[in-house]
This record gives sequence, structure tokens and C-alpha cells, in this order.
Amino acid sequence: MCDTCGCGTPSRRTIEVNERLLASNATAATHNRDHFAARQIFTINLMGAPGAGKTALLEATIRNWRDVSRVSVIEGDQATERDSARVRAAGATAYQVETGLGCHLDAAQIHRALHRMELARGDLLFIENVGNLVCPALFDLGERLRIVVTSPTEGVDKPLKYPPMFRAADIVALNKCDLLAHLTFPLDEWTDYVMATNPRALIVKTSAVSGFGIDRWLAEILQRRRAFLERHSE
Ligand SMILES: Nc1nc2c(ncn2[C@@H]2O[C@H](COP(=O)(O)OP(=O)(O)OP(=O)(O)O)[C@@H](O)[C@H]2O)c(=O)[nH]1
Ligand SMILES: [Mg+2]
Repeated sequence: MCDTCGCGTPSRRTIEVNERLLASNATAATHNRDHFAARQIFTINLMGAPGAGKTALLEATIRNWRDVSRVSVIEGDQATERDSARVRAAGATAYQVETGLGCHLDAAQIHRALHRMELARGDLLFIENVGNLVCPALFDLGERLRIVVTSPTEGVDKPLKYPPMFRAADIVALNKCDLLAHLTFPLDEWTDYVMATNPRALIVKTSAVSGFGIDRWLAEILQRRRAFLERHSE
């Protein structure tokens, strides 16, 4: 059972504790969002199941983004610095949060990370959440954009089985599209499930391995960052 996000038995006490937890998280998230706005740091919360290709997409993004701004990454995993090492090798500044038993990142962890890493004005900041299709959807981190990375090997039914995660998404990236030719994955059906769960989500198809869709992926991020910078310029 997960003690920190309340996916265990919902007794009255558990519900009260969870409400307090989420209220305190919301306060910390607002503080983070103000911090990012004051420094013109466009922040993206990247969520998705373990192995969907979050880090692989980050590596492709960092390699193709260099001239636009610096890219910084906060990596969340239960253990190891492996993903931080990968994004550093691709050219980003990275800070690793090891959550131990925790199944998601929360706004207080992001706040602590902000004060320990060297963020610069105008950075593009990615937060790669702990691989998990459940708990990260509940925790606002103060980000401006929420992206769910998913892949056809996870099966067609994930938007129906994990609606809070897909509902939280501004963008749903269907990664590993290079594998579509080898799998039985009814793309139209999956698209219908995403749209039924969250009609406002934008679907972007990518392959971090072949490079398919990366230009579109970058353009969508660039466009949203530009709008954010216009709103928060002095
Ligand atoms: N064929 C194919 N493989 C991919 C693609 N993207 C990632 N992979 C592979 O999928 C595996 C998992 O990729 P990661 O980037 O580590 O996935 P992740 O979502 O960051 O995983 P966690 O951080 O553990 O949650 C690796 O073996 C990648 O090489 C893709 O577009 N196509
Ligand atoms: Mg990863």
C-alpha cells in the first residue's frame, strides 16, 4: 500500500490526512509556479508508466533544443542517478530526487530541488516524474504543462484504465511509434479512448529512437514556451 498518496483503504482518517496532504501540496505548488514565473522558467511535468520512453524523449529533446535555451531536468526515481546521468550526457543540467518508497514527486520536493540546483533565467525545465500511471496525476508540482508519455506496447486500453492520468494531460505523447508496424495496436481505437477521457488533450506521435515526430514535439513545446514568456516578460 502507498502511504503517501492514499491509494490504500479509504477510512475517514485516511481521507482527512489525504485532504491535508493535497492542500499543503497545492500551497507549495503555487509557490513553485510563482518562482518559475518570476524567473521565466517554463516547466513541464513529464509523466507516464515505467519504460514508456520519458528519458529517451528527453535525450532527443535536449540534443535538438540547444540553441533555444538551456535545458534543466529534475529527475524523480525511487532509486539511482541513472536518468540524471543520461540527460547530463545529452547536454542538460540535472538534479536527481530519489523518492525511496515514494511513488510520485510532490511540490515540496521540487521546491527543495530548486534551491539546490543551478537554474538560470529562461531555462526550459523538465520534471521527469516517477514512472507510474497513478499517483503522479494527483500532485501539482507548479508546472505549466503536463505531458503523459505512453507507448503502444502498454496496450490500447490505458486511457480507459487510468483516467486521472490521461485527464491531467495537456499533451499525450504516443512514443515508440517505430514499433507500430510490429504490433497489434488499433491506433484509431486508442485515439478514441484518449479523446473520450480528455477531449482537450493534444496527441503527438513520436519515436525517440527513429526521430519520427520529434520536430512536431519540439514545435509544440516551443510554441507553449513562447506564449508563457510573452505573458511573463517584464
Ligand atoms: N523502439 C523504441 N524504443 C524506445 C523508444 N523510446 C524509448 N525506448 C526504449 O524503451 C526503454 C525505456 O526507455 P526510458 O527512456 O528509460 O523510459 P522511461 O519512461 O524514462 O522509464 P523510467 O524512467 O524507468 O520510468 C529503453 O530500452 C529505450 O531504449 C522509442 O521511441 N522506440
Ligand atoms: Mg526515465
